This record gives sequence, structure tokens and C-alpha cells, in this order.
Amino acid sequence: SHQNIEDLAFFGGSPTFSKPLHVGRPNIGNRERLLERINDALDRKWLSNDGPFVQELEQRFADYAGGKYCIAMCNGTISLEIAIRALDLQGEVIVPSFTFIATAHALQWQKITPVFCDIDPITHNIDPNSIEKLITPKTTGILGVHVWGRPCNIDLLEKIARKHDLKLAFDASHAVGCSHQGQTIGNFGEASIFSFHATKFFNTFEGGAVVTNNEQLAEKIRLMKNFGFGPGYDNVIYIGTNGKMNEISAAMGLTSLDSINDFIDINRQNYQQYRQKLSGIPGIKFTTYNENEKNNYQYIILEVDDRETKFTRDELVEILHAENVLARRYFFPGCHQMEPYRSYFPNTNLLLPETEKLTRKVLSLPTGTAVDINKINEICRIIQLVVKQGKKLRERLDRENSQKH
Ligand code: T4K
Repeated sequence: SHQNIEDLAFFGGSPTFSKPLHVGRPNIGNRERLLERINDALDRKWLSNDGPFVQELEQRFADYAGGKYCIAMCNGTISLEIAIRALDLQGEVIVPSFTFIATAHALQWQKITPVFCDIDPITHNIDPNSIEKLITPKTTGILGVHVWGRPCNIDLLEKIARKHDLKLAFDASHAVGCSHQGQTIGNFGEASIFSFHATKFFNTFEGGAVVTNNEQLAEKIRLMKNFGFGPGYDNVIYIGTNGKMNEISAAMGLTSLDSINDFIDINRQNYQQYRQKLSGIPGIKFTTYNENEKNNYQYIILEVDDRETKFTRDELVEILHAENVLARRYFFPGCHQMEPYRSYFPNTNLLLPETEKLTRKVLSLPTGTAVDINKINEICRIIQLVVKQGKKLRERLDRENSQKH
């Protein structure tokens, strides 16, 4: 491992890792069991349209996520779009800008204006105290996002929603297996929307689901994801779309559920190792999870304070990439800085100071099956080195920059 700034791959040294370490490497679970299930589906010749695996997954996932009803779908984005439509959200919906672009797009896709709200810099979640000033006569709902699986301030959001007669739903894409005040995360708001994308620790290749305790809403979503067909044949009662999950994805979901506790154990061990090695490093803030709740520990998140480190988040990401540690800048830029929102609402950045700051500081490191304890130690050693020799690093970077210009 590198002893000196000069040894970094960024400056021409040999990379710490010969192969790239990705953020979001999929968990596979028991391969034999998966192939067995896929064979069953092929033998049955029932490949989609509410097949037996999808039904089993919906039941098991509802139990796991803690809602009464679960409707599995082809991905998290379509699940969001259909939930938003079934909830009859219109006009304006308040949503954090610090999220994956799909949260905002799912609203705009229904011609609903996403009204971007600032975040609490400690929790990274929507700041309840910033919501009320954004409410207008057109506001119909609040869409909270449990970023990194850490629950929003649900109690306050519920209070605000009740006071202003707004619908409250949650993008729980990151929050499979998480809890809030001891209750599983699928129990809150009108509905919770999950993503089972390949990059999530629990995956169905592509997939997602809506979990709700509202029977009527569940029924509406169930019909809308199947073209709006009502009971019986040839009977359409809603504008619908095709949001169905197929049996191969459901087979992956069932197999992933079989191993979900093992996946979380691995994530937790990785998290503990990272935390031990990276806590207390000046200028690097390590994002922690509340140990009194259930967490999935699937994101390892750092904040780089460049006033202390002397190098920026982006410089650190470049240095890590050169070492084959493919750290990601989730979420940069904020949704309000991306098109079409950037053009629709210029100067929104002025209303979102905490989002602006965080999007420039934050990065995620590889975890899950991509790493083991030794690799984590190596990754942390790179970060320790650059912080420790920060001044020297700054000088070297400045020298290279001035040579380039
Ligand atoms: N709401 C929130 C808050 C979300 O975070 C997301 C998705 C959604 C809604 C929408 O849910 P879905 O419609 O996606 O179900 C990735 C994922 O595609 C996306 O699902 C996820 N959030 C987002 C945070 O990350 P990208 O554009 O960064 O993906 P990409 O292709 O750069 O891959 C990420 C990393 O994973 C790479 O390092 C490569 C690695 N990877 C990826 C795939 C697909 C693998 O190693 N194997 C793979 O099969 O969006």
C-alpha cells in the first residue's frame, strides 16, 4: 500500500486494486435455488401477469416491509409513477432535491410540479421546517425520501400533512429492511415505494413495489399496473400502464429474500469496519446509522469538508478512481440543478443552501459483495494517507494544475 502522496496512482503510481471496486455490486444469493425457481417457471409456462412467484413475493415482501398490501412492479420509477397517479396527486408536490432524479421525474412525468425542498444537513432528509413556506393552493402532497434508508422525520411530516390536508407518501427505495421507532418502514404515510434495482442490496434485476395499508389504494394500483383492467375480461376502468413484474424477477426476489439477513450482516460488518477506520479523521464525516433501529447498511457515505482537508470531494473521488475504487457522487448535482428543472426554476439553488452544500461534499464508497475487510482497510488507508498528507497533496495538485494552464 502507498506510503506517500507520490505513490498514488493519480500521480502515476500503481493502483491499489487491479480490478475496479464498484458501488452497487449486486447480491446474488443461492444460485442453485434461483435456477431451480427459473426452471419451475419455464416448466409452468407462466412467465408474467401476476404469476405464482410474483404473488408469493408480494406476500412475503408485505410481511417483511410491514404493510398490509404489496404490489410488485417492473421497477421503482414506474412504482412511483403509478402510486403518484393512484393517489391522485396533482398540481405541486413537495419533494427533496437531494434524491435520485427518478423521484422528481416520476412527478413531472404526470405533469405534476416537483417543488424542491431543502434538507436537514444532519439527516440528509427533507427538512420539515422548510416545508410550510413552500405550500401553495396548488400543493397536493409531500413525497419524502428515506435517503440511505435512514427514515425521514416521519412524525413531523405527518403533522404538517394533516394540518394542510396534504397526502404524504415515501420514496423508500433505499429503505428495504429499515425501521422507524421500532416499526417496519412500510407502515407510514399513504404508501411507501421501494426499488429492487440490481444496485440495491435486495434486488430482482429490475423491480420495485408499492406497500400500503390502504386496501382501496392497493386495489387501484393493482389495476393501474395492468392497463387499468378491472375484474373480469375486457373491462377497463382506469387509465393504466404496464408496470408488471415478470416471474424471473420474482424468482430472484424470493431467492434474495431467503438470504436477506445474510446480506444485511455483510453490510453491517463492512459498515463497522469503515466506521472504525474513518471515524475521527479531520474533515471527513462518516454517516452513521441509528443502532436502535433496523438498518440495511447498504450505503457507506462520507462528507468531505474541503476547508479542513484542503482537497475537494471531487479531487478525492478522482484519486480513489485512479486506485480502482469507483466511489460515486450520490447525489450530485441536486435534482434542481438538472434539466428540465434547472431551466424551469432558475435560482432554486438560492432556496436550497443545505442541499447545495451537501451535494458538493458527499460521496459513497463500495460495500456489499464488492469488498471484504481487507479491501476496506486498503480503501481507508488511501483516505487516511491523503488526509494526513493533505498539505503536501494540495501543493502537488496546485503544481499540476498550474502546469496544465
Ligand atoms: N428513488 C430513489 C431514491 C432511488 O435511489 C432510485 C434508484 C429510484 C427512486 C428509482 O428506482 P429504479 O427505477 O432504479 O428501480 C443507480 C441505479 O440504477 C438506481 O436504481 C439507483 N436509485 C441509483 C441510486 O443508482 P446509476 O445511474 O448510478 O447506475 P449505474 O449504471 O451507474 O450503476 C451504479 C453502479 O453499480 C456502477 O458502479 C456499476 C454497478 N453495477 C450496476 C449494475 C446495473 C453492477 O455492478 N452491476 C449491475 O448489474 O443509478
